[in-house]
Parts: sequence; structure tokens; C-alpha cells
Amino acid sequence: MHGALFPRPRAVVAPGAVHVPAWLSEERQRELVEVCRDWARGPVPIRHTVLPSGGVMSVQTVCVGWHWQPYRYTRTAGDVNGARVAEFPDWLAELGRAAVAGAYGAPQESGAYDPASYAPDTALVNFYDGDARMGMHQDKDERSGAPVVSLSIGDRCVFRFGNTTDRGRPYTDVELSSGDLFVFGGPSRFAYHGVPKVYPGTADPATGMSGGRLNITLRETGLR
Ligand code: MD3
Ligand code: FE
Repeated sequence: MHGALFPRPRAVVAPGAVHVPAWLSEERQRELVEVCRDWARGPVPIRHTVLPSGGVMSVQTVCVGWHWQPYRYTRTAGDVNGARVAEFPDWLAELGRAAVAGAYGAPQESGAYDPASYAPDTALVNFYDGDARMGMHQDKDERSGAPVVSLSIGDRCVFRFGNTTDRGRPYTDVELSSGDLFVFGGPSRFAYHGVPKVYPGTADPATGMSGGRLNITLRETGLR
């Protein structure tokens, strides 16, 4: 049982991997849902990514700033409609810096990373219906070791945070709820991770989502 009376505490799941429950206000979540709806309409519509293996991801994805297709970033979506992806807005980079600061604290506290230097240039927006999953993988198409910021809205899920060696154990399962922030930096940046389960019907309609889960990740591509 959680909520205002029983806030879930901030948790350092591994060095550099920090979970901040209920970081986004309800209003901020509603705004993000609206802007994700816009991005999902175009210029590059949301779609199930097709993998080089021929597999089709159960998650639906739309990209901002740079288009991710396995396993590289481009400005245009050659695997969808060839259009150039939407511009990465300044306010989203600002939100990313606030997120890193919220998770890590000031640079003297975090020991290493200065939130002010965080300059994300791409966002991957993933939509999960009740059956969607994401298998264990590493994010290593970026040429930057800067942290990844993850924002969750809508249905609750199980997020599996693994190790940097392989897809198997040891891993830690964490429940992510609407409004939660997770930052993955330092030694956790290249850890395997996935989403083995979404709990359908657990979203608060106040976020503007009638169902499903939205995850927004902010990254630095290191490209130009
Ligand atoms: C740990 N997304 O888009 S977010 C992805 O919920 C992705 O949609 C999941 O994995 C989702 O690549 C998980 C949490 C996450 C994102 C990126 C990471 C964890 C990460 C990068 C490095 C380490
Ligand atoms: Fe990932």
C-alpha cells in the first residue's frame, strides 16, 4: 500500500542505478502523455520495431531527436516511412538534467557525475499493452557513457535489472509505477535489463492513459 501516506523510498539498486518513486507529478505525467500522443502520430508514426532476426518487438516505439533502429541511430526512419524524426525539445533535456539531479544529487554528493553536463539528444518512447514485454538486453548503440533516464507512466510493471555480463542471474526485480524515475549511469549504464511483465489495468486514469504503460528513456547518442 503506497501513496502520500506511505511513500516508497528512493533506492540505489546498484552503483549508479537509482530508483526515485513518484518523481513526476500527476500534471507532468498528463503533459508527457499528451506530447507522446503527438509524437506517436508523426512525422514518424509509432510502430513495432522489426529486428534483423525477423522478430517483431511486442512493444511499440516512437523516437525523438534520433531514430533508433536495431542497432544504430539515424536522423531519418528508413525502416518506417523515411521521414526525419521530431526535433528533441530543450524542455526535455532540461527535464533530463532535473531527473539526474533528483536521482544522484549535486555532483559533490554523487562523487562523479555533474547533472548540469547531461545533454540528452534522443528519447525512445515505448508503449506496452498488457501483453508486451521486453527481453533482457544491453543498450550499447550510444557512443556515450552518460546516464540513461527512464520515466514510467501508466500500468505498473516488473522491471528486471541484471548484471553487465549476461542475461541471466544475478538480477533484481523492481516494480515500476506511474510517475517513477530510474537513472542508470556509471557502472550500471551497460547492465542487461528488461521488462518481463506489465500489470494491465493498474494505471490511474488521472494520467490520461486508459490502459497500457508508457516508458520514456532519455539518452545521449554521442552522435552529431
Ligand atoms: C539500464 N526500456 O528502451 S526502461 C529501452 O521500460 C528499455 O521500456 C525499458 O530498456 C522500458 O532500451 C526499460 C529502463 C532502462 C532503460 C535503459 C537502460 C534501464 C536501463 C540502459 C542501461 C541500463
Ligand atoms: Fe534498454
